[in-house]
Amino acid sequence: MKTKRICTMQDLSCVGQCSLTVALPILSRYGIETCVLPTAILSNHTQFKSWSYLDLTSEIPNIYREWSNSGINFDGFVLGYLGKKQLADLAVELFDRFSAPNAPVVIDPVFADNGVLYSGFDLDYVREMAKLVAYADVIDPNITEACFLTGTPYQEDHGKDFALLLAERLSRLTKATVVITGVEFDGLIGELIYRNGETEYVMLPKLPAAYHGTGDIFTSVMSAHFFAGESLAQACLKAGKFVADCMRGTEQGHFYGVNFERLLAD
Ligand code: PXL
Repeated sequence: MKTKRICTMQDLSCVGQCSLTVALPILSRYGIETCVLPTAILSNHTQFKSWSYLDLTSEIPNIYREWSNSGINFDGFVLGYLGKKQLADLAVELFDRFSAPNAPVVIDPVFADNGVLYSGFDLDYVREMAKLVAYADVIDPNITEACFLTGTPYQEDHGKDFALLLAERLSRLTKATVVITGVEFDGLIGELIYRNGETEYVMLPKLPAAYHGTGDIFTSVMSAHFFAGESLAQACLKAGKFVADCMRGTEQGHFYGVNFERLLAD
């Protein structure tokens, strides 16, 4: 079987176990040839008190020029934290110029959690992400991101009714299958998968802890199974279980990401 070549576009946070330092090992572990388009280099992710930020936006046209000269294309794309709103147009150019036939696009529009935008983002950025999701085959925002993308006031209740409302509103922005993460009811946490009015929930017991970077792990594992041709429900279940196992294997108070490396061999 031909190895799939996937391009993942997101930042490189040198420390903090998120974005490329998570996507690269996980996608590779699934036997995917994983190519990267780094949008920025940060000393560490933005949940730390401070960070350095080298914006790589201006380098991307040079990368595209060389990829084009070499006739490179990709069998799929996984997008996460981009960082600057100008990168949305460059993402569209990436899909236009470097897609193999029928290459799926997975977009995790990483910019917010727990009701608030991550540091450095504003509503202009949200508007660009709301336009960008139109190019996706699968999007997997968390509840907060779904609220911002659809202009829906955030609420603490993350139950079925609210998730469904958000999914219906998101489907006005995109033809993608909508996977809303962080849906919660009956002591469970998981995803609502929504497509053409049909709903499916993939739920697991909620663990009494929260760690940074688990969304990026989820997206990587889900994408790997999705690219392998599995249903999104299967892909979400495997990704959810993997994240839960990582959380169980990470000491409390380890605030900057879970210990996923230990589990990669399995
Ligand atoms: O895990 C999401 C993420 C990715 N990259 C950077 C971040 C964050 C979340 O804060 O700051 C740089």
